[in-house]
Amino acid sequence: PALRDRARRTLALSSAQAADRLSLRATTPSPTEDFVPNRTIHDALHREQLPGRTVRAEGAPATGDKVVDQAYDWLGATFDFYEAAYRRNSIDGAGLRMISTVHYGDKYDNAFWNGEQMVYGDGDGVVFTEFTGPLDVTGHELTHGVTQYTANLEYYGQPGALNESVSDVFGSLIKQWHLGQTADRADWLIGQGLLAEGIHGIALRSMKEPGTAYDDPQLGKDPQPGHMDHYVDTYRDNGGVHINSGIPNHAFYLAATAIGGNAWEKAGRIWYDTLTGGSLAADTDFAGFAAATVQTATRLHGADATETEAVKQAWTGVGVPL
Ligand code: ASN
Ligand code: ZN
Repeated sequence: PALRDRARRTLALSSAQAADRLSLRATTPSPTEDFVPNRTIHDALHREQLPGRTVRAEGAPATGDKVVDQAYDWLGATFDFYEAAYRRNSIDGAGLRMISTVHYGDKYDNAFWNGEQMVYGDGDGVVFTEFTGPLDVTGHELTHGVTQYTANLEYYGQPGALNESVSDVFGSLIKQWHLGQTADRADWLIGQGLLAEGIHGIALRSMKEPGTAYDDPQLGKDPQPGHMDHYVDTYRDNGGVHINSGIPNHAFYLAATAIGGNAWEKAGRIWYDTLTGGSLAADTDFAGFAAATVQTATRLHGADATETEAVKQAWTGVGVPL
């Protein structure tokens, strides 16, 4: 009977897992139930065809390709972060499969979310190293998915810069959570370790001091402003989405460090609820987003709370009017 019992339990477990894989599980499990990720890593074999050959499915052992295994682990860390910090079940909040392709293209110098999956280049080794390296890069790209399923901020101008900033905010928070760092201990860098040897810089972006991440003959100078006085009006980069994101990035840094403690708990919760709460239009601008974060802080902590005051001060500090 013991054996039969065990067999039955095993069967029950595997059918539950099978249901997960087919996404048949209820999308609103009980508050105590653990969410489980469903990751698949593909290899593009240096071509630009997606998704490429499947090289590691959920639960499969490490492959020995450090890029494949890093992508798998960072997807797991990002999944765990969203569950632990905000009780979110994957990218769409309903257990969406997490799909990534590595070794995309030839010396491809970027990583991206294409609306359905993540894609990583290996970098050219001259300017950039492998994009699977830094955890916050995976967190950034995957958060584009979270934004797509929630506020769906359009990828142009100020809403586009907010879209970019939200990806940096949660990319940084995932790293801080993984390292167990409080706001005052965090480096607030995005893509630290991504610049190849010899490039004069420390990261892709700095939320603490936008505009100071790199200054290099090959890469140019970090173009990010940290204040509305230096807002960049441009048609390039979808209207400067990776440039002007420095402004809301720095606002988040100011709020999180003023509040103190673990940034994902209070400041992160305010930003997360604002992003996912359903009150943001797709064309929300900086002022609209700022007002929405103040509203969220007020709802969570009260109008006169230090947290709400910190959020107001943060936006004022970067020149966004409230
Ligand atoms: N890594 C960039 C990003 O996520 C890629 C892009 O601009 N499409 O924003
Ligand atoms: Zn991005």
